[in-house]
Amino acid sequence: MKPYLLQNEELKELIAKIPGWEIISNSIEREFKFDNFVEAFAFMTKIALICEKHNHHPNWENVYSKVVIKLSTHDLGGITNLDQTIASEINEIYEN
Ligand code: H2B
Repeated sequence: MKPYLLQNEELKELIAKIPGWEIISNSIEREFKFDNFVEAFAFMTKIALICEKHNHHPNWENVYSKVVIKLSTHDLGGITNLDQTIASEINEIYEN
């Protein structure tokens, strides 16, 4: 998938497509909560494999049972369709 920057209308529509995510200064961001560290880390492991497959990597933080993920496309300096795709795959993992 070739990434392209989302702008104006596309950026407004984006948030409706990826529930839970917010646009915060040129990235999209969501916080995920778990019962404990092992569950949080298992979630991160699944995401790592998806990100590697897309060659697109998150900025993220884990504190015990909480994971905060920020996605942007560094090479293009903003939010792209690729960030949207990965956010949507992450939501699916979280819900299942
Ligand atoms: N991840 C993210 N989030 N944005 C990028 O622009 C990016 C990446 N670029 N992972 C990739 C790696 C690039 O640096 C390598 C050289 O393909």
